[in-house]
Amino acid sequence: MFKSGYIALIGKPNVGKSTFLNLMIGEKLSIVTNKPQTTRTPIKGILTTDNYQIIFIDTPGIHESQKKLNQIMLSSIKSTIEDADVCFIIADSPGNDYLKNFEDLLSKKNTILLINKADKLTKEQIDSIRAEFMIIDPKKIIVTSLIMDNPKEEILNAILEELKEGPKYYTEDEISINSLRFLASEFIRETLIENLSEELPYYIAVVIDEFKERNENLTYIKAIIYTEKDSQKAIIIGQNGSMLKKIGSSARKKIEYLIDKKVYLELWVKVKKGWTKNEKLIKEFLSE
Ligand SMILES: Nc1nc2c(ncn2[C@@H]2O[C@H](COP(=O)(O)OP(=O)(O)OP(=O)(O)O)[C@@H](O)[C@H]2O)c(=O)[nH]1
Ligand SMILES: [Mg+2]
Repeated sequence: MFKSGYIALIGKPNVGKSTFLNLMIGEKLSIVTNKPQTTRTPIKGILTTDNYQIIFIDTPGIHESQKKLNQIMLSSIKSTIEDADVCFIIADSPGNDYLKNFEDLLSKKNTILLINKADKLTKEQIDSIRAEFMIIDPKKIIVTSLIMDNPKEEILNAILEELKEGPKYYTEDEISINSLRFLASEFIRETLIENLSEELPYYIAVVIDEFKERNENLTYIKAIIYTEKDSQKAIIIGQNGSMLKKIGSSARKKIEYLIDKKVYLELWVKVKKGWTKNEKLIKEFLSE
């Protein structure tokens, strides 16, 4: 019997959802940083064997705020949960307040709770996370460290117990549903987050303007980095362009690794005042 299904990865910001996706797929598809609110657009990774096909959907961390950008991300998380066959809920600490608003949605679903970062948690903290999630009655609870242990087999077994017979939605060689063009923009955004202080990444979006194969070994990519203000643009460019140069060189290497080709990367910084409050622009900038 061939099994297949969609697995939603959900939880607070910074709990390790993207780390989970990359571990399961065995490739870096989803960007990971030590700062919260890294993922913005659902990232979809596909794992196919002779016996099953699992489509993992990494979502933005649940962060309830009235800001337009957060509201749009929240609605994408909700629809990902609705469409999923199994929801993997990831928690790395007690205090998962979003549960009160997600209780109805999650109680109707097959859920598995993964308590991550066990390398940093006390037994008391693990017990209190377990207790918090009782209200949604998870089918299974896994306590692990995604980066210290290697829980891939344990996770796969837990998923396969819940998955039903289903079709092969994608061919064996497809590992992501997101375009390379979009993933390239994410790698640039990851590099920006790594190099900029806490709040600034929130106001940044990266859009690929051109993505062309110049020849079989070289891909030309032109990306626009959008910010809200001139002062933010100046920080990203840095003294004599030093920051932008550093970001360009580091992002280029990541993209070359992803597409396995040499990349010529051109970065432009533009100010688009108010984009984080404008629904049309948010949807355009976050589109995959
Ligand atoms: N100590 C420890 N750190 C971990 C573990 N798993 C992930 N991390 C770290 O936690 C941080 C956040 O990981 P991400 O995978 O980006 O988290 P996320 O849930 O996708 O975050 P958002 O996209 O912001 O919602 C990174 O610095 C990871 O390296 C773990 O098992 N132990
Ligand atoms: Mg993430």
